[in-house]
Formats: sequence, structure tokens, C-alpha cells
Amino acid sequence: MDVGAQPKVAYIGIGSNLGDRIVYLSNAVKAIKQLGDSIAMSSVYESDPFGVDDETQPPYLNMVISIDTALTPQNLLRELLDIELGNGRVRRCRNESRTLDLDILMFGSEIIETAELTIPHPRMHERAFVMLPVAEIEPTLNHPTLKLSMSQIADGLLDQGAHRIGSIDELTVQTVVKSPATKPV
Ligand code: PH2
Ligand code: MG
Ligand code: MG
Repeated sequence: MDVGAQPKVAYIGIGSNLGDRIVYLSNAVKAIKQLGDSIAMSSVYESDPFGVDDETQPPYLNMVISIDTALTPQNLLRELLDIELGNGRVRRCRNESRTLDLDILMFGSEIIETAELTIPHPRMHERAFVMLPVAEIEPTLNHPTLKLSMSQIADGLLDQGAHRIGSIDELTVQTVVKSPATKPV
């Protein structure tokens, strides 16, 4: 495996608005934990699709996980794309509904601009569904280019209506308990 020299803390945004959203988030968490040492995991937040014209799109679940990884950003991206594919992600057009979306938000304090990667994620600071979960796990961390902490940025986005619905563990238990009753007899 091609690895980077120094382990770095990578922040990864996880999103789903198609199919069994909790199952896709939970699959993603398990797979991402194989890519490094897990540091922190946010709660799950629900919000309407942000910046999307199609009003029929279902709401999103989003969360953020941080891992200490020896992978390079490019190899981390490749691994994340593989996890998306393994969870039924189909790419036809921009901003369409998806079973699983995995975005590298930050990679240490690195600033990367290549054809395939822009880090920090260029729109993260505009999106409550990213900033609320990041601020939950790392409130005092400074954004690598904006001179603001994660919680300062999140505080300016509270009117977007992203709201915390619980931890992934609580929500997974609820899904398992609920499912026998919802099956046809
Ligand atoms: N992802 C998008 C576009 N809009 N809105 C929410 N609430 N959550 C997302 O993950 C999301 C979005 C494109 O990646
Ligand atoms: Mg995205
Ligand atoms: Mg993406």
C-alpha cells in the first residue's frame, strides 16, 4: 500500500438520501475505520437537500468521522470511492440523490488543489450539514484557510435547519428493533 510518511487526521463527511440511509451510514463508518485509527465520530444530522433545485429529493442524513491515517490524500480518496461503489453509489449527474457520498473535508491542515482533490472541501464552511457535525467533534479546530474555528463557522449556519437526530448506534438499534414489525406477515 502506498502510504504517506506521517499519520494525519482526516475529516470525512458521510451523506445519504436514498434507500436505508442509516444502514449506508453505518456501513461507511465500519469501512472507514479500516483506513486508520478512528478518533471521533459525530452524531447523525438530518436536513433537506441543500443547494439542490429538485424539490422532490428526499432529506439527507449526514455525519462526520475523523481518523488518523497513514494513507496519502489521493489514496484515501480512492478508498472512499470504492466504499461508495460497494454501497450502490451511481454517478449520473451532479447533486442527484445518492445511497452514499463520502467527501474528504480536511486532511491535517493541508491545502491541496489538484484536478481530483480540493482540500479543505471548498464548500464545507457554507453548509450546516457539514459544519454542525465537525463543530460537535472538534469545536476549537481552526479552518485551514479561514481564520475561524469550526464552532464559529457553525454558529453562523444555524438557520439552515440541519438538526441532530441521535448517535449512529442509537439509530442502528432503533432500525433493528423496528424492522420485524414492518415486514409483511
Ligand atoms: N450533498 C450535496 C448537495 N446537498 N444537502 C444535504 N443536506 N446533505 C448533503 O450531503 C448534500 C446536500 C452534494 O454532495
Ligand atoms: Mg458531497
Ligand atoms: Mg462527494
